[in-house]
Formats: sequence, structure tokens, C-alpha cells
Amino acid sequence: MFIDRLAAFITVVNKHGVYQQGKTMTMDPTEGQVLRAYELAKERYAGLGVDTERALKQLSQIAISLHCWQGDDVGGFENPDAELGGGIAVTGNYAGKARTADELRQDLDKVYSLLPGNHRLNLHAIYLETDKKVERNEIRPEHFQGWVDWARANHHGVDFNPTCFSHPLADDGFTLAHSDAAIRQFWIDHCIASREIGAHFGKELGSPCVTNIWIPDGFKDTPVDRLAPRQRLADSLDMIFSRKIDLRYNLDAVEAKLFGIGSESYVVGSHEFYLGYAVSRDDVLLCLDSGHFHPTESISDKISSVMLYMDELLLHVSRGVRWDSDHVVTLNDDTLAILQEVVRGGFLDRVHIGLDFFDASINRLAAWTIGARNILKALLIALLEPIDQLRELEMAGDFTARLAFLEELRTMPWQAVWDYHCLQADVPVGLGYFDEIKAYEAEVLAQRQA
Ligand code: RNT
Ligand code: ZN
Repeated sequence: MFIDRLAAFITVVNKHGVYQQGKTMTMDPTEGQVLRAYELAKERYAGLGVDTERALKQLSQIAISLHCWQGDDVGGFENPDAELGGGIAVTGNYAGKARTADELRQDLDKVYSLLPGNHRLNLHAIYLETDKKVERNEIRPEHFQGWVDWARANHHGVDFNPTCFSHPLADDGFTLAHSDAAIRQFWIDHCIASREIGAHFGKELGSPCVTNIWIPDGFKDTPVDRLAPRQRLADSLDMIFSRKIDLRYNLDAVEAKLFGIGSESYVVGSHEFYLGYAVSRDDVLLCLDSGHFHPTESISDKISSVMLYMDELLLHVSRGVRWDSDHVVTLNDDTLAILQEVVRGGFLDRVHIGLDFFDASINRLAAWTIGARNILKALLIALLEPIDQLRELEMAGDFTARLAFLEELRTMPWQAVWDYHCLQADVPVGLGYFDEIKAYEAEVLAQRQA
């Protein structure tokens, strides 16, 4: 309803010529207004000792890794009829999903054009491009040449993931921890092949690829042996990581989870398992997915602990609603707290920020864009904090002032700084991105019905 009214509103305003395509929209400010508001905001922040120019410079250097799988509901191009497995689920049937790698790249190009800054792509192994069927344990860099060429041409770094789900050999819910050695070996080989592809991306693009392993392994009902599958998983991972790869090309990460559909009672790769694994092995990063914990538990509190014991960390920023539902990231307290921790801790160089949600009930490009812009906004808000003053208050034990200060910061004019940032980066200000997506929907997505 709201969207219908909004669309009607846009149309009306367009007719009156107020709205300029690609610049600003309806309720959005003009260029002059953005500049004036920014000057005022800059002064306000300067009064707190915060340099907005410095914050924007830092922000423009941060690359977010956009997950390819928001574009086609985690389908991939290995098999057009494949069903999503592994206890993850995408709901919705919004028209116009990408059916080929070219369509997905076209959609991604559009999304990147709506984001200030230069960002990365997070690719899954099932997004390979081949004429004939290639088994997962036989994937090679050449099957990703289209992605390499596109990434190079558009200056995107690429991250990678083996796909240990949506496959007959994962149908019983086990992969790297499978009790059958042959099945285990199949997935070990798939992960080994994936690291080599990651290294290829890293070498070709001049930026290390983070290759992240997530597996669905677990039991629906209470197991009697919680130890043996974990021993098998640790052994499989040791085999996968046994070949050292130059860290300039590939970085390995492992992602824990609390439960999934079909693994409600026990997940082999729990948080404790992978935390212990990553701490005890050289050069293995931990991945914290914000949807993979108890609903009242936030990964924001885990970052400072993890960073004390590990060099680097990967984040999958998502939004769970009651469960690991992978909703689009909104600018809520949880998102803010996660990015505040990254900034406050001085971890921007050591934390890789990725997105992980999949919503097929709304325009998929809007989902990507809204989620990514929210991460960037949260980073900006964090970068605009007078952190030294806040620390002083806390050290002095003045918790009343700390609370008053933090609450005041919520309504500081960061939005004027954000608008200015978008203007400078030549991307739409305010809801201008939404109008571009609606135009793209009419021109491109609507042609995909078939
Ligand atoms: C699943 C994990 C994992 C996946 C992607 C598709 O619970 O979050 O990261 O979402 O690999
Ligand atoms: Zn994830």
C-alpha cells in the first residue's frame, strides 16, 4: 500500500518536473540543500571535536562484500532445477529474479551504482559458468572466468564460498562431518577446489579473497554422540587447509551456527567448535553471522573478544526475525552496535564486512541496496562518534554523562553528512535510489517473465 502510494506520489511529482532523474527524489533535498545542510552538520560535529571530512575519507575506503545470492534466492547456475537445501530458506516470489550469470551481473552493476564507494562481491561455488555439468569436487578457476573478467573491469574484489548444500550428497544433512568417508572426501575435495579458486580470484584481482566455509551438518533430534562428528569435522578442515596458500591471495574463514531447519538439536560446527578451531590453527579466520546465535544474543559483544585472539574476522551481517530468517539488514540498534564495535575497536583493517540475507518477497535489488546502504550508514554514524570523549567519561565513572551523550548522538545530523557523501560519490541522495530501482524493474526485470 505504502509503496503504491509512494509510486503514485513520485509519478505526480515527476509530472510537475520537480524530480530530476538520477539526482534527487520527491521528498529528497536539492543539491544546494544538501550542501547547506552539510556545512551546518560539519560545524555541529566540529563542536564535538569530530572531523566529518576525515570520517568520510575513512568511509569511502571501506569495501563491503555484497553477497551474490540475494539476486537469485541462493539458486546458482549449476542446475536450474536445484532446490535450496542445508536448512536455509528463501521465501517470496517477487518477479524478475536473475536467471543467468549475465543477468546477475547486470543487477549487481545496478546495485553498485547506487552505493557510495567501491565494493566487493561474495560469490558461491554454485555460481559457476559452464556448458556441461561439472561436479562440485571438480570445479576449477576457469569456470569462474566470467566473474574474474567482470570483477577486474569493475574493480571489485571477490570473496568465495564452497557450496556444501543443495546437492544429493548433502541431502541427509551431513557433508564434512559425514560418517561415510567417501562422502566426506567429496566435500573435502570441493572445499580444496574452492580455496584454489579463491586464490585465483585473489591473484587475478590483486586483493585477497576470503573463502568462507559454512556447512549445514547437524541432527534434527538429540544425538547420542556429539563428539565424533566434531572430531571428523576438525580432521576434514585440517585436510582442507593443509596446503598453505599465500595470504596475499586467499584467506580462509569458518562460519558457526546455532541451529538450522533440520538441525535443531545439534549443529556440528557450533560457535565453540569454530572459535576453538580458528584460535588453535594458523591463519584461519572466524566468521560471525549475526543471525546465527540465540535471538537475544548479538555478535557486537563478541567482536572485541575475538579480536584479542585472532588477527582477522569475517562478518556476515544479517537480520534474524525470531530465528535465522535472513531478513534485509535495517538500521537498527543491532546493526549499529556491530559496526560501532568494528570502528571503536580500530578494527577496520582486520574485519571483513559481508552481507548475508535473502529476501525474495520484495524487489531483490532494493533488498541489496537497502541492506548495503544501511551498513554504510551505520559505519558513518560510528565514524562520527567523539569516541575519545566517551571513553574519558567511562574511565572517570561518569555513567550518567555517558548515557546522556550517547542518546544525544543518536539525533546528531549524521544524515546531512550521509547525503553529502552520496552527492560527492555521484550516487542518489535519499530515496533517489528507489526511483532508479523502480525504473530498472520496469525496463529490465519485467522482461524476465518466462
Ligand atoms: C547459512 C549461512 C551461510 C549462507 C550462505 C548462502 O546459515 O549463513 O553463510 O547464508 O553461505
Ligand atoms: Zn552466513
